[in-house]
Amino acid sequence: MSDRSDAPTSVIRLADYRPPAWSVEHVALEFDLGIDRTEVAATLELVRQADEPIRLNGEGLELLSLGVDGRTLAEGEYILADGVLEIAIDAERCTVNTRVAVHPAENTAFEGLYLSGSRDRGFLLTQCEAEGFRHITFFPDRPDVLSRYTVTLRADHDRFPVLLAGGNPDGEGVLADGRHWARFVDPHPKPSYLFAVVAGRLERISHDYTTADGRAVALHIWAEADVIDRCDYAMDSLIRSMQWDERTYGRNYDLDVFHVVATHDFNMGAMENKGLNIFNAKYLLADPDSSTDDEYRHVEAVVAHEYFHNWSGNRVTCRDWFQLSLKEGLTVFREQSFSADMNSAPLKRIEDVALLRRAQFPEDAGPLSHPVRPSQYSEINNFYTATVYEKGSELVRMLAGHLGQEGFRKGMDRYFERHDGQAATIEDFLTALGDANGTDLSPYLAWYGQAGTPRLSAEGRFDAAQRRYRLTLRQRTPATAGQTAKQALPIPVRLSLFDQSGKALPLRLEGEAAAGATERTVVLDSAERGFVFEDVDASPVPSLLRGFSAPVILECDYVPGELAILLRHDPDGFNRWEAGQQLAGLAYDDCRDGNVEGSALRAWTEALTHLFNDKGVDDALLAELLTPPGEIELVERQAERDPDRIRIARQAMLRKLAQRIGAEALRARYAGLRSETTAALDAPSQARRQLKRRVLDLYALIQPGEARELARAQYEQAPGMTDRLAALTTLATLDAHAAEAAIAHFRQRYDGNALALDKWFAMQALLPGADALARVQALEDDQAFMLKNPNRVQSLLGSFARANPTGFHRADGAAYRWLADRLVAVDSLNPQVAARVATAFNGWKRLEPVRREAAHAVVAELASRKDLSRDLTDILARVAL
Ligand code: 0A1
Ligand code: ZN
Repeated sequence: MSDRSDAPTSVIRLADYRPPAWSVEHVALEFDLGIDRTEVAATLELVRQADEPIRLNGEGLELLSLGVDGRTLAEGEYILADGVLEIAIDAERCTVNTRVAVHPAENTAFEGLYLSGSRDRGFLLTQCEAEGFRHITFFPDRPDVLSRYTVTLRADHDRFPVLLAGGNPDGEGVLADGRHWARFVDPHPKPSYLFAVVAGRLERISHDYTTADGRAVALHIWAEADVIDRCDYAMDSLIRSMQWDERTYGRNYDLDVFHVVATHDFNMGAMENKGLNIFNAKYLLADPDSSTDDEYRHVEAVVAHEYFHNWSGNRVTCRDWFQLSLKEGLTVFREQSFSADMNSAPLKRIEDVALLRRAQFPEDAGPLSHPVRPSQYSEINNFYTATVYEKGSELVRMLAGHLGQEGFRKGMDRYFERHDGQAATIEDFLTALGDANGTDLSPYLAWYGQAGTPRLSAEGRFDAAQRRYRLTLRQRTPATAGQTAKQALPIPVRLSLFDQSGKALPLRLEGEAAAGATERTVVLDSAERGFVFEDVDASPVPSLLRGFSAPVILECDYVPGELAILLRHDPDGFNRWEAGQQLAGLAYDDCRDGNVEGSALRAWTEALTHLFNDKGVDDALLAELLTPPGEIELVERQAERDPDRIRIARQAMLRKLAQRIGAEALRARYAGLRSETTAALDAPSQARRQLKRRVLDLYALIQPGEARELARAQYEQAPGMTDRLAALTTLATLDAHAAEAAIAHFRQRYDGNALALDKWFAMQALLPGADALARVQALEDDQAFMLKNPNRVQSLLGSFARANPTGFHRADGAAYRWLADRLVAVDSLNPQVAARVATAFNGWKRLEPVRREAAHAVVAELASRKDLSRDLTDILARVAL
């Protein structure tokens, strides 16, 4: 939101929630669309719910007229202050008419109605979540006011040939002066944040879909003419998502049309507006020449995510924004399950857990830490976080695990039936799931209210005489920002025990009659508890938290040899990788401490070499196993953080690994993978590309000269973007100067392809080392760089500040000062984007003293400014604490 923060920021509290004083049964909106000026006439049918005046939110609106029940109100008959229009009235029901003007082309914050692209060729669109609707018209802009919408659009036909709004089409026609109109009626009551319109010159691809319950639905994906041929994969993903939700949750689509629109100007990933999803082009367009394999998977996942919101979010929405994870955590969980079904389940789990650790754990360990259900906020836009989304999904996963597949489905059916058409709470969700299964899930509510990543420690004791193994589990959650007292949470721990030969043991807990399966789940629901396993002949190796059964940090004193056993033998692909990650962490400690002969380093390199030479290991899993935790995750392993030292130690361990595997084996493996290169998208081809990249990067650590030649050839002959970008990155990481020609070639080849150029900017912004700042500064002068495009800002500034630790955390603080300057500039255009980039300062307090001082000076200076947006001010105030 674009308010400057000179007014004291107000805090919204969950505890203050009150139901709306007036509901809105029906809204009729009429838009006279224009790029510089759009007029919006609204007719609201209001019904009293409490003894209070009508209060409508409105920001940046030019009020042209206001009437109640047909009578125009004079000044003095209403109050308009601080973004609220207040009308005192006696009646039980009334009709409020407003007419306002807004200015789309001036809207650089991309909240409300705005212009995407250029004045002469771009199109108009809206973004209303969370509080954008109030930038379009006066309305009780809160998610618990559900209304039926009728929307009429009028515009010049040549400039805006396509007119779209959510709901079913309800007529269209021509008007005088080359104008035309179209009307849409949405029969499903919805909150204002799900409202959307789009108008402009767009092309479409279409598909006729029939739902499982027999509804004919026209699916349309819309994009500008130059990219419409890159929408087929999104359509394919949409169809698969619809079928999956029918199959898996019995959920059908519920309108006659479903529109999806791509824009290059969007603050977030995509938006689930009812019947009219709007996507950042980054998550909708895909073609082999400009998209990587990862991007294909992201398109599939985000298309599914937005589609799944139609039930988890739209049909059942949130009572208030504190409940955001009710729709987001649940929808991420549904999206992750879909992707797991479409691709490889263990690899998907690895990807999701890696993301959680990279994005959510650091968030939860620093000043921006907040519960999955926050108890207060000053700017809701800053709560679309990894905690609400990714940790929220982990909480749903725990509930699903607790209930089992069938029980969870029964619970979801109950939730959707009971709350269809309502604005619900997280309590409602847990109650519905519990009721359907005759169980009480309320202990899990504590997870939603408590911030911080719990530490789970495990200690095993083998008693040879008794043939028993006692596993003691303890939990502790460190204090987080504003929340010091922590309680014990129910932590489901899925586990197996392996003998030294790597065989899983049948498990019998003390007091049980017979041994059961080799895997089971125990729940630690207090600070400490012991679990005694019987009939154990020799000291076993525990495989804990299988499948990452709870979002915690496991502390277990494994000796390297035990992890090596799991890494080689655990049949659970995820836990195998996890054992590798734990072992890599210990190997890293060896390197960091200069212990080049350390036993963990040896165990890690040996085990991986063994797996590398084992032809039975799947290419994609091997690629993941060969990737130790990243520099961002590894910061946790030292008290005072020096990103340069972290990188040096990590590179050293990778070099050791490359040496252990051997140049000859790496070269041969690369050549083998290379000979099978295609641009095909099937899973084995993708896996080969991924492994090839890992192998070449390892090879580059010991044979840089030869690796450079291989990378150059790969760049030149690459059949698709995955191989091309990987080769370019390898080349540039080896020697940015020597890679200049290839970098320039890429720039030229993709001139005009925004998404490919974003990758070009990001690739360079991520090159490690102190030179990165100068490189980024030079890139700001590139013709294609624009501060007003969120994707471009994220690709250059965001990548550099948030994902290039050695570049951003230069010891002299120059990058901090530079970023502060740019944040002020971005903030004046787009506060949401500025706030997101500013989270790069999270964690500055744990830097080593020189960097800490430099960061402190910059953060304190920024935080003291009075001319920044509420979004940016909120982040800075919390980060500075
Ligand atoms: N609900 C969307 C995310 C989203 C949130 C806010 C936005 O504008 C400020 C836009 C999109 C999702 O989860 O996909
Ligand atoms: Zn979502």
